[in-house]
Amino acid sequence: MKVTAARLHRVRLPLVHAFRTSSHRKTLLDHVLVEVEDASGAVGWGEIASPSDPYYAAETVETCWQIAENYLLPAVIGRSWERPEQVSRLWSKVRGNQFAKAGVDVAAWVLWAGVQGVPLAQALGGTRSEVTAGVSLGIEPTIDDLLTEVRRQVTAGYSRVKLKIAPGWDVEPVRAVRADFPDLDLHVDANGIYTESVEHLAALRALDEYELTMIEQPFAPRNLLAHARLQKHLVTPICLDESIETLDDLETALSLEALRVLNIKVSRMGGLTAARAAHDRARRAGIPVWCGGMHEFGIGRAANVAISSLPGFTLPSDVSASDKYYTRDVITPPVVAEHGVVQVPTATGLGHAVDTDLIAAHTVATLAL
Ligand code: OSB
Ligand code: MG
Repeated sequence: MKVTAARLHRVRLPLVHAFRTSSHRKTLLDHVLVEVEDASGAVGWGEIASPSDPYYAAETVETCWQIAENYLLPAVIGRSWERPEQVSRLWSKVRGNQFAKAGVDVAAWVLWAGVQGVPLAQALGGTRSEVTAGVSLGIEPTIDDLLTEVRRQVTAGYSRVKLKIAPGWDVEPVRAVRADFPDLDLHVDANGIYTESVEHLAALRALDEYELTMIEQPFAPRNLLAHARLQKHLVTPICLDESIETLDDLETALSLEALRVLNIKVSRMGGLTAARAAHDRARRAGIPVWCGGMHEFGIGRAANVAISSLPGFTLPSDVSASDKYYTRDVITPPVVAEHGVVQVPTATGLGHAVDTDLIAAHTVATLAL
């Protein structure tokens, strides 16, 4: 197998509902779609789902584009490989830049699965035919707005809701949602905004009363020790997201007992090969995992659904239906959820057609290599 040509498409789509976390607020997203092609004309698509600003991770849309253009794609084009696991080895000298790597890695997996004539989930070793989706809700202007949003999603069929929290928007919104939805699978995500100050620790420990499934990434990404210290005082499992960019990070976090749940993001781990390895390692350690999202368009979302079909993904994943995010998605059919459950596609490759007309209509920059 050999990639002989590649294209980047910077595509802009408006979000159906503005999204605010402790670290960023978004209404429009620019993702970079990666298209790789072999000599027979077969094509594989991937998605670089980096936020525009370096507030979640260090990357931006511009850095992803520049790394893909100048390092990743030149390392791949013209080189032979047998299995998609070998593709990320071609850029092993490139440090970090996980979102950029993930887009190219997914494109190679999708190309390979398509050429082999197998669904992406099957190529990855997936065992599940459907995946339970959860929704992630941003910080809303008021608690009433949040309750309206939770009710909307529960009515739409989702059985798990995650709430973004930040100092001043934590115990009160959780108390209000828990009071109205006593049986909901509920968890919170702080995106690393808390410190070990007396006030912050008091708020985090107060959350232990609300039967949350987990508290995700309370402290700064590199502060694994703070997570390990807090976990000792909490019944609620701590889940790590931003802290785990590599398998070495996971190894360190496991040995420090800094997590009891792992959020695996294909983007944050640098692609499907690394995401699957993180799944395998967590499974051996008895740590349940779920797939986190970055508001992916349909291409990245389909990759998230595929990885979520692996056996260790026992918790609901952030793979809600396309219509929670976008009026029209870049794939047909879009990702759909029924009663909060997404079917894993059985068609080969990505399992969805890519809508190149829609992509062209929303493209703000392109590059052919
Ligand atoms: O921490 O999971 C996060 C979006 C942007 C930045 C960080 C995060 C998120 C999400 C999106 O929660 C979840 C989704 O794609 O449904
Ligand atoms: Mg998170």
